[in-house]
Amino acid sequence: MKTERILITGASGQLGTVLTKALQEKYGIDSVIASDLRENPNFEGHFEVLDVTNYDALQDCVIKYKITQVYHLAAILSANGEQFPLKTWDINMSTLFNVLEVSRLHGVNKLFYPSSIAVFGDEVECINTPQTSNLTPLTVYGMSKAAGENWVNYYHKKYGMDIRSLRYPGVIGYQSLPGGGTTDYAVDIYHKAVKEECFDCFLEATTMLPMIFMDDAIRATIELMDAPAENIKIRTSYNLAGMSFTAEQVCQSIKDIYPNFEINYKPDFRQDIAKSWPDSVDDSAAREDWGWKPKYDLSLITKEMIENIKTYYQ
Ligand code: AKB
Repeated sequence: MKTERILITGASGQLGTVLTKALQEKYGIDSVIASDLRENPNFEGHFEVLDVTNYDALQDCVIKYKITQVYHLAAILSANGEQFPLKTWDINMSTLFNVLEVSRLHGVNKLFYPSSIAVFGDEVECINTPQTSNLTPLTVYGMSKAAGENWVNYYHKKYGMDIRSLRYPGVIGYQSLPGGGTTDYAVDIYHKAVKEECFDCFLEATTMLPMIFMDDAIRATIELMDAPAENIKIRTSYNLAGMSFTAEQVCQSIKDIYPNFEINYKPDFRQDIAKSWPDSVDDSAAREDWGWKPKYDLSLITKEMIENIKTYYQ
């Protein structure tokens, strides 16, 4: 079997932290090179400080480690992106172009590109949003992901590169903290509950969003990347669903464990972003093409989140 050498960009982020560990377990610690903008003092394994906007630095890293696969997770997310729209477009697109070009020129044969439910805007069917909906995103992050989906499809069609992608819902995990997204509330809420503090929610009580538990998100990524190439019929990005819930529903499931838990609703600019996203997405293409099936529902997520977060605050 050919030895894989895997580069992860944005490896210290919410998803990157957990995906890096999963790939280390799968391929061995020496096969995985984690990278991010800043040093990660507690990291075990190979780590490179890497700014992916720097083409030469990325190229040096790919050559140095003889990289065969790249998971390009570095990006500015929806809520942070709205603070600096042009900078967000620049960073999200230039990092993708650098990854695509360096990969094409230096024999990287497989790439993972995360897209998001943010590619959808308010002109789609918001319940079970179809895979092939028009993409009219209302955030710069969503615009960059919609454009990115087309670019990865272009590199696949034009250069035959094996690039695969998922439209992640909000990811909920206890292992790492999210940063700068609209779905972040659904992680923060559990930390507040465990600390027995009141939670100020930046979304309205009844705003429904698609979400996925970290374990399911990681499993989906690895299953997609492991699937035979001929099964991957969608080369833009696959809709991916876990479950959908509102802030009110997650609060209720927390109250089953912490009956005194309190929440205040103080919607801010992120409410408009959330309102423009689907309530739920139709992921039947992922189910049919490579056998996707989520395992976690809201009550299971609440149980796992609380049990694990508790250990941090003991
Ligand atoms: C965000 O909220 O920006 C992200 C996403 C859904 O892509 N979590």
